[in-house]
Amino acid sequence: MVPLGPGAVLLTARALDGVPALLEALHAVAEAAPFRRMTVPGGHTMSVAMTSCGAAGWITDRRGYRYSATDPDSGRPWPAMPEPFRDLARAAAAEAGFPDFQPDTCLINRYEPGARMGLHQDRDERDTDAPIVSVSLGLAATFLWGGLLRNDPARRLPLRHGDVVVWGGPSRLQFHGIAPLREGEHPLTGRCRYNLTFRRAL
Ligand code: MD5
Ligand code: FE
Repeated sequence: MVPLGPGAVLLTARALDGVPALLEALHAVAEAAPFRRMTVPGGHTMSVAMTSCGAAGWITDRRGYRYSATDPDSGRPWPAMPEPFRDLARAAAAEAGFPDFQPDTCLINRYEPGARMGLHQDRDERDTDAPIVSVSLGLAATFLWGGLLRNDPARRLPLRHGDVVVWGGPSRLQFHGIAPLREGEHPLTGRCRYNLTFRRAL
């Protein structure tokens, strides 16, 4: 358990034992709610492809960012949160000092080489006292970790296959992003990185 800053801890390789079950569940979610690249309010298309499971899913379109109980591509509810997802998120949160974490959504981000996520804050959730648990699978990425102000300098932190980070306390609202993914091939995920992002949104 590596402390990263106030409220944030890195659980190196914490998800490794569960990877086969996680990937099987991920592919089942993506079969019911396929990955899609969404449009941001400014009109650009995100380079990261996303889908969700749980009671709500994070979406963006020309009208803005929000959580939706249904998948806008199908009109159906999102797939239920798979048991191995929920179990890992709750166990990791508890190890990091958040024994009561009850995630109601998991956003699944898929990065292919070149995909990136610009510096942003996660502020679309009702309860920002709850932590966010993030699980990295497949190709490694460089995480950019800034401060509470957009222009604060950003640390660069490698996130590898199986790593879990719990973002709670003051870190919950810090600016962060992912540098453009490097070219590569992972034996279990191929040419991509997945990130599972567990949140209490509603
Ligand atoms: C990722 N996803 O690797 C990251 C993992 C997103 C997103 O940023 O919004 O989908 S979540 C990293 C995170 C969450 C909340 C706070 C902080 C980082 N932080 O304080 O640095 O695809
Ligand atoms: Fe984020």
